[in-house]
Formats: sequence, structure tokens, C-alpha cells
Amino acid sequence: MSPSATDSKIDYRTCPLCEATCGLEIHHRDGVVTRIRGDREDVFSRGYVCPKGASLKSLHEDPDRLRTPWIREGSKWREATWPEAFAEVERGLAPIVARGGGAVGVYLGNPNVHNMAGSFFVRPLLKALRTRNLFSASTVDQMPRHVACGFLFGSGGLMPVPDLDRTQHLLMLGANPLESNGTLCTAPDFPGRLAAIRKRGGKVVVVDPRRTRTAKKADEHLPIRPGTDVYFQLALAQVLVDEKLVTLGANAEWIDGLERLPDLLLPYAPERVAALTGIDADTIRRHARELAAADSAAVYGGMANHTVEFGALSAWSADLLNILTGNLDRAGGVMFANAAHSRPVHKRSDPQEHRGGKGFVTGRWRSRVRNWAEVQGELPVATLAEEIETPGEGQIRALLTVGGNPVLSTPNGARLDAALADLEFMVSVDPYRNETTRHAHVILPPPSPLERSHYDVAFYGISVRNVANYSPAIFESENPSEAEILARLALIAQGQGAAADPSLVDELLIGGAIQAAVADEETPLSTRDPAELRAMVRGDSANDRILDVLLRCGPYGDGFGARPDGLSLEKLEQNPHGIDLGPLQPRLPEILRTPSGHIELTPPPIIEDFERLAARMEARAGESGLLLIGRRHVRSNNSWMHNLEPLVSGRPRCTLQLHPDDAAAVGLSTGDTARVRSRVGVLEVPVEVTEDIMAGVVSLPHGWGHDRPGTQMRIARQHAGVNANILTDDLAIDVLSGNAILNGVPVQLERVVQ
Ligand SMILES: Nc1nc2c(c(=O)[nH]1)N[C@H]1C(S)=C(S)[C@@H](COP(=O)(O)OP(=O)(O)OC[C@H]3O[C@@H](n4cnc5c(=O)[nH]c(N)nc54)[C@H](O)[C@@H]3O)O[C@H]1N2
Ligand SMILES: Nc1nc2c(c(=O)[nH]1)N[C@H]1C(S)=C(S)[C@@H](COP(=O)(O)OP(=O)(O)OC[C@H]3O[C@@H](n4cnc5c(=O)[nH]c(N)nc54)[C@H](O)[C@@H]3O)O[C@H]1N2
Ligand code: SF4
Ligand SMILES: [Mo]
Repeated sequence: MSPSATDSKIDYRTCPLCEATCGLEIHHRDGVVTRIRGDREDVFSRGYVCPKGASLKSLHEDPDRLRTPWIREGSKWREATWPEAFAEVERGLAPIVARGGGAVGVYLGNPNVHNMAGSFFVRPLLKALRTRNLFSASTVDQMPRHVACGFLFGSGGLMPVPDLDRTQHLLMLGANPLESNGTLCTAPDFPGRLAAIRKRGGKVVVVDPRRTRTAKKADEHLPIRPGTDVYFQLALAQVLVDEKLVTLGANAEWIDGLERLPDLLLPYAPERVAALTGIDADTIRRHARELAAADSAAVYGGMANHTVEFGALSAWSADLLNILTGNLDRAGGVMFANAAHSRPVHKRSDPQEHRGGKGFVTGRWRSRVRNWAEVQGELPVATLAEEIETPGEGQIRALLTVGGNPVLSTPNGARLDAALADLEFMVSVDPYRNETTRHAHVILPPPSPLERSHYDVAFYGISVRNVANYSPAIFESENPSEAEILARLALIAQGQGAAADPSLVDELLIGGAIQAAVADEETPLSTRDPAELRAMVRGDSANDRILDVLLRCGPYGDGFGARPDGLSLEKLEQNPHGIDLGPLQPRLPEILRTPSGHIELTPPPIIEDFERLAARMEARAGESGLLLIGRRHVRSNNSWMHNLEPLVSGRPRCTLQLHPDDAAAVGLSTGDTARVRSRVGVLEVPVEVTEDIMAGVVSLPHGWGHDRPGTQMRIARQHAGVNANILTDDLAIDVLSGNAILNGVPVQLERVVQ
């Protein structure tokens, strides 16, 4: 063997598994990963890593991870070649696409925002499918925040993030970053950044029905009755208004709708929401005053501030508090990232010249069966099963899933599980045959994360620092890239057939990105010839070439030679530990896209939701039953990484946590089995009695339930657990956002006598 063949190599790459974007140092030899650790020179993560980052080796090597397409005939699976698999997709899918009218549905799961193919190639595929039956994990997650920000700032993509590294006061609701490493707030080493707030004399407050690891590290923990954060936050806002603590700061001249607030907020005075939330009025008042008095403060909602009743109003309330305390768009408050690949926004010398945009609308179309409004081009995934089951025009007869496991991740999972079995045809782009993809007729597996280049398109837009980091593929794959798989599916959907050349789609996207840049009359690029620019684009894959265009035309870009020091793919390649572009900067008002160009606090849809909230508050006051919530563990990643031994070893984690008082009431002790029942389902699960959860609340993690027949995840099956979404209710949807209500689900408990 030649010496070079056995030399160990080190490559640096960004971990694609969660939103934290940690830098990894990957040691490998002869195509085998020998070691993974945190990259201490990564400009953003500085060596931080969680147990999942190191598990990329197990993921890469997992024998259950699919390396070839699989075709199902009845209940029999067989391996197939790629041409065979695409031909089968054409045979099964093309005639159903041709029917039109939404006969093909699409479900996009979470990993789509963790790879460039999902960011760039899903759009042409959707266009080719011409369907309005689009569903995604967003409506079991953060859609309420898109809606709140959409109404406030004019675009669902304009989401400010807490300026973690400079804030002096952080109020966190429904988030547990010590386990999750954060969401809608990209911050590697979130735990370290929280500790630093306290170290510099700031304060961290955690609102959570459970005393989580995050709560234990905070200055103060406020247990709250699930689903009532909206009332708590509105009460804080009411105090700010009532006690004249509102300070708008630099934004005062572009905030509309303030005059309606005193009336809107009056019903939510602390004394009126104390019983409902479980937080007494004096404590609420004190927190409002502390928020107002802090040198800088950020109110930050995690996924449980959104996946609840009135999730959109809850998200809106958090941003309202940031606005009313003058903390929006200022250092230490909440700020907007400026991603290196985003379209530049031009600063005006006179802010009054700023004109806004088209604004945010929902309901441009509606779901067929229950008439739910479209939001951001999507329908609520809680309606997917009924759209498959209910006959009539527009019924979904074929489904394409890309990187999703809705049987385990969406409400009333058992109903969806049954509905999927009824489809005429299903295709899944997915590396595993799991609870969802076992229903597919064809599974098309993408290469492993180590076999593709990476740049966090989605997360640099919600990052606590402006950073750009690109990682080349470490290993080559003989299989088509995920981009190629999606491009081929697009061509099939378009009627061009399984053998059509996927580079057609690549060129369309690269050309489109160039066109969009030169169409902007305010950039020097507008005078350039697109063909000349195309010739300058570099990159080994279509994703890389699109990225190169975006970076070069972006706010820090080299402008295709105009600013030689600027960013390009090449520049990122020369900086394997990333490029730090500095702390977040104020960006208002130019980025606002509301029709007025102002922040619109109280547009009609928000006012209408307040009417529903008032009615619901009265009804809620009489309710006292047990409520189910979720939880995450640092060694999990939604539903799909339980097949990796290092992440599932140790004590079983899929347990029902409950308070000693609730346990005593039904005679349960740790280790016993409880039967848990909701409106839609029932399951049996071992219990874990703990003082760390408030009375009246039980918690079950999601993403488990790996005992379904026909899957190929052997390790996961040995640690099956139960599917929490057997209990969550597909009829429980937040009206404004279409989001499912996954936290605060009414349940009943009984002891299983064994
Ligand atoms: N280890 C790990 N990390 C992950 C994931 C994972 O599955 N595992 N998933 C990733 C994804 S997709 C996301 S979206 C993020 C989510 O990350 P986070 O937003 O941090 O969400 P969770 O970790 O679920 O924490 C939510 C917390 O809210 C609490 N809670 C439940 N109901 C309520 C309520 O009504 N009010 C309040 N105030 N609190 C409530 C729960 O007890 C829990 O501690 O995590 C990401 N990171
Ligand atoms: N009860 C309850 N339910 C929840 C939550 C909760 O807290 N409680 N959390 C919700 C949240 S925040 C989210 S984001 C959703 C997640 O919902 P989903 O996105 O539906 O579920 P995941 O478990 O993330 O499934 C990811 C799928 O993508 C596949 N995959 C992994 N990597 C890749 C890749 O590179 N390419 C492709 N094509 N596929 C890949 C995996 O094999 C798996 O099938 O779950 C939601 N469901
Ligand atoms: S925190 Fe997230 S990004 Fe960092 S190593 Fe863990 S899974 Fe990867
Ligand atoms: Mo999520």
C-alpha cells in the first residue's frame, strides 16, 4: 500500500443535523472515519459539539441506511438500479400528475432545511407537480412564527433572533436549548452563550411546565400551565402599556397600530390570567418591570411557544414585547441576520424613502375537506390524512415525501399511517425505510451527509452572528446526489420522462439566480451580461454553483469581480473554519415588506384572532384536566436517529413523566405502565415520576414508536418506544397559522394492571 493511501486526513465541516451549525473536525483514513470532534478553530462554534455531531460516523456506516433504490411490490421489497427506480416512478407517478387538481400531494420534512438540495431543488419540483396539496413539518413546528413575523414585518422569512451574545436579559418560553441546541436561533454552544449572559451580570428566565436542564441553569424558572404563554406574554405587555413602561426607541417612527393596544390588552391584565397560567399576578408584574428596566432584553419563544393553541398570537406576543421595550433591531435585543447568500437590501440615506413591499397574506387557497387556509403556500399537515381519505375531486391519490416521517411527527399518526396504505402510489426520497417510507412504492435514498457539500442556506438567515461556512463533500458517492434525484423527479413530473437530462434543471436554477441578481436595478450587477457571469461561476456540483452565484451577488459578495475581497465559493473554500462576518447590525426599516413599509402591529387577522382568544379564555378558565406536552433529549433528532446505537444506549428514554401528586392520584410509581388516552388515541407507556414537572402536566417525547411492521431500522426497533402523536389531535389546529397543537393536549391516565 502506498503511504498516501494510509495517511490520515482531516476535513472540516459544518454539522448538518440541527440548527446550531457546529464545526466538526473529521479524521478519516482510506475512506473510513476514524474520529470526529468539535473544530476548535470554527469561527462560530469554537469546538463545541453535542453527541449527535460525533454520530455522523455511525450514520454514515449504518447498514440499515439505504444505498440503492428500493421498490415495493405488495409487501415485498427489492433492490433496484437507479434507472429502474426512476422508470418505476415515471410509470406510477406521471399519470397521476397528469390528472391535475391536486391528485399528487407532497410532504417535506425537516431535513430539507438542513441540506442545499432541499433549499434549491424542491422549488422546481413543486412547480413541475403543479399541486396545491403541499404539506411540511413547518405546520408541526414554527409556522406560527412565520405568520406573526409576516404580519408584523411583511414577510414570513423576516424573523428576528435574540442577540444572545450581547443581551442582558433573556426571557425564554417553550424552549429547552440545553437539549435541543435551539430553534429559530442559530447559536452553536447555546448552553455556553446562556452561561455567558449570567456571567456578565445579565439574567436568564425560563418559562416551562418542566424544570428542564435549561431551567436549572437559569436565574429564574417560571412553571406555566401548557398552552397559556400567550396570556402570560399579553399580561406582560398589558403591564408595560398600563404602567407607561413602553419605550419604542429608534423604531418609533415606523410602528403602526399602537393605539389599539390598550383596549386589546385590557382583558389580559395579570390578575385576570394568573389562575389560567399558574403564575401569580405579582410575579407577572415584576417580570414586565424587569423586562422594561433591563439595559437590553430579548423575549425568545421556542417550538412550544408555537405548537400550542393560539400559537401565532403567542409568537406575535413575544415580538410585541420586544417592540414595546425598544429591543427590536438593537444590540442585545432581537435582530435580523444578514446572510451572505441573501439578496442585498439597499440602505436609504433617508429612511422615509423606504417603500415596503407586497405584505403578507394567507388563505390564497383552502384545503378541500375542512377549508383551512393556505399559509406560506402550504396546507396544515394535520389535514393530510383526510385529504387522502376523502373521495371527490382533488383527492390526494399519490404522495411524494422528501425527508419526512409524518407517521411519527404529525398529529393522529395512526390515522395517517392507515391513510398512506390507501394511496395509489407513493415515492419517498429518504435514506431509511421507516414508519412512513415503508408505505412508499419506491424509495430513493440520498447520499450520506459526508458525501455531499454543505452550506446552511436556511440557518444563516436566523443566526446570532453573521457567518458563512462551506464544507466540501468528504467522500464521493457513486449514487446520484439528492439534487439530481429531485431534478429527475421534476423532469418526470413535467412529462419529460425518467431519462431526461437533470442538468437542464441545474442550468435553470443557476440562470435564474443570475437573472434575479442582474434584475435588481440598484446593484452594479445590473449592467452585467448574464452569459458573462455564467461563465465565471464555479463549483463541482449544481448546489455549489448556485451557492457561488448567491454568495457573489450577496451583501458581502465579490460582485463577480467588482469587489475582489468579497465572498465567493472559492473564498469560503479557502477558509475551512468559516468566515465571521461580525455581530448582527440594525436593518430597519429597509428590510420591512409590509405594504406601508412600517411595522404593522394590529392588522385585521390579528384583531380577529384576539376575538377568538377572548372567547377561548373564558372556556379555558373552567378546565383543569391533565395536559400532555413533549420533550427532547440531547441524543435524539426528531424521529430518525434512533437507529444509531450511541444515541439510544442506556436507560429507555421514551417514558411518560408525571408529578408525584398526579401519580398518586392513579396509583402509579416509576416503572409502572400507564394507559394514556386522548380524544383520538390510546397508548401504554412506562412512567417516570418526577418533581421536575408541574402537577397537572404529563410529558412524552416524540419521534418514537418504531415497532411498525415493514421497516428496516433494526436498532430503533429494539428501542421502539411509543408514538406520542397517537395522542395528538388532528382536529386541533391554530386558526391563524394552520399549525398543529402538539403541546397542551388533554389526556386521561389510568394504571395498567399487569
Ligand atoms: N436533541 C434534539 N435536538 C433537537 C431536536 C431533537 O429532536 N432532539 N429537534 C430539532 C427541532 S426540529 C426543533 S424545532 C428544535 C426545538 O427546540 P426547542 O424549541 O428548544 O424545543 P424543545 O426542546 O422541544 O423544548 C420545548 C420546551 O417547552 C416546554 N413546553 C411544553 N409545552 C409548553 C408550554 O405550553 N409553554 C411553555 N412555556 N413551555 C412548554 C417543554 O417542557 C420543553 O422543555 O430542536 C431541534 N434540536
Ligand atoms: N408530538 C410532537 N410531535 C412533533 C414535535 C414535537 O415536539 N412533539 N416536533 C415537531 C417538529 S419541531 C418537527 S421539525 C417535526 C419533524 O418532522 P419530520 O421532518 O416529518 O420528521 P423527522 O423525524 O425529522 O424525519 C426526517 C426524515 O428525513 C429523513 N432524512 C434524514 N436525512 C435526510 C436527507 O439528507 N435527505 C432526505 N431526503 N431525507 C433525510 C429521515 O430518514 C426521516 O425519514 O416533528 C414535529 N412533531
Ligand atoms: S448541536 Fe447540532 S449542529 Fe452541533 S454537533 Fe450537535 S447536532 Fe450537530
Ligand atoms: Mo422542528
